Amino acid sequence: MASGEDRLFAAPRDPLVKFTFDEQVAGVFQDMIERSVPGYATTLGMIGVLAARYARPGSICYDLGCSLGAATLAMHRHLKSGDISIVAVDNSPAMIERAAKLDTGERDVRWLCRDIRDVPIERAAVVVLNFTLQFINPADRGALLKRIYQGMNPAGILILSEKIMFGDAEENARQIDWYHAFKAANGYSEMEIAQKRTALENVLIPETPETHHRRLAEAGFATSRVWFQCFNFISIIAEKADAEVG
Ligand code: GEK
Repeated sequence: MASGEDRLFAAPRDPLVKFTFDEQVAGVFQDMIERSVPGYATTLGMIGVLAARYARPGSICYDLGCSLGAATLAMHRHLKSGDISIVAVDNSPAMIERAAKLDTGERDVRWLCRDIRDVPIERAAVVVLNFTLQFINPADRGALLKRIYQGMNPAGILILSEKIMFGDAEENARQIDWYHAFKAANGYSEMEIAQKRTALENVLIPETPETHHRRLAEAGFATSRVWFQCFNFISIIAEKADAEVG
């Protein structure tokens, strides 16, 4: 996937202009997410591993908020059976237009430019929300998770990766400080970090791990476990049923 270098926040900008997934962002998105989300490559790799572990012939994998399709590509590459389709959804035309050009061979991959809150979920083996739920209005998150739960096969899983906040203010400040050190080490200036943070206020709304676990339980999921954490970024696996490991 070709990507320009993310310098979108390098020059002074109007603090009232909010972050959107437009043409400019899509053009540098791969570089942006790799340098801004600690562990992003690990989440993609494990999404592939887990898709291969849980998806059965005839089932469907969903990549909700697919951006440029990185998680879809990871699943496609790991899935052994050709008889597993993938539905990849994003409401940014600039993202979907680029993602739809990915080479996914003979596999049935449907690229939908839609709001994930309206997309039907059925026969789902693996549902991926890789850093997407954080952009959904918190008031809509519960209903979306319930629909995902209802559309999943009994042995299905949801992979939910999120930027989080911590209930303890000191802990929260420490983790954000470490996170900003990560961004600085990846070449972002103080101004870029500060301006991006302002642009994301009320656009990316992080919640605590406790809130995520509670909402998943309320949606019906039997289990939810953090399998990955780096600073204020986590990834959770939620199982529809508490299956025995054997
Ligand atoms: C990855 N998962 O590379 N409906 C559809 N798409 C949405 C909605 C919505 N309501 N709201 C936001 N999006 C990807 C990375 S990025 C994460 C996901 C980030 C889309 C939005 O257009 C964007 O492409 C994506 O969710 C979030 O594994 O930028 O931090």
